[in-house]
Amino acid sequence: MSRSTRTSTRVARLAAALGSAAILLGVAAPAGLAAPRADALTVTGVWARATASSAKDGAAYFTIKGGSTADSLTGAKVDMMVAMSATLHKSSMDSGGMMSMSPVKAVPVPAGKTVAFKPGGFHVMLMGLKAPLKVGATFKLTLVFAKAGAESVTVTVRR
Ligand SMILES: [Cu+2]
Repeated sequence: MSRSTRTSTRVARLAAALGSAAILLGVAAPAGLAAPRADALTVTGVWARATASSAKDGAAYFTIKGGSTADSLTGAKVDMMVAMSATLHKSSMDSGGMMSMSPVKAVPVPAGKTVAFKPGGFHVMLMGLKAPLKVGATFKLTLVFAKAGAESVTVTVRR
């Protein structure tokens, strides 16, 4: 009990620190200015489903809006304080109506198109959670794109 409590406190502090950094970055690059990356892809609505205390894995979801050139999401990274690994997965239903999921190497993000990571489809699988994902908590996730490089996003845990 005490060990997992300490761990989640550290995760919360880390997430708080990372969240502040993200806000500062957002203020530094207001929309509407002629920034060099004005037509870069964007990632919004990042969330993860809250997990039961016994759960070993979680999943994160978000929406990617393609930039002016085609790109692809090739991987994800999460802090070891949150989970052991973050991998791209796709859920699908087989002909018998059974849901299953499998790893995917890359997810194409066509120019100007929206790609949704959502329950029942693409998601970032968080394997080996260090502590349950609790509603309202936040943590940082890094999405790695073939062209845009690493994009840091803040995940909010929801029900
Ligand atoms: Cu999965």
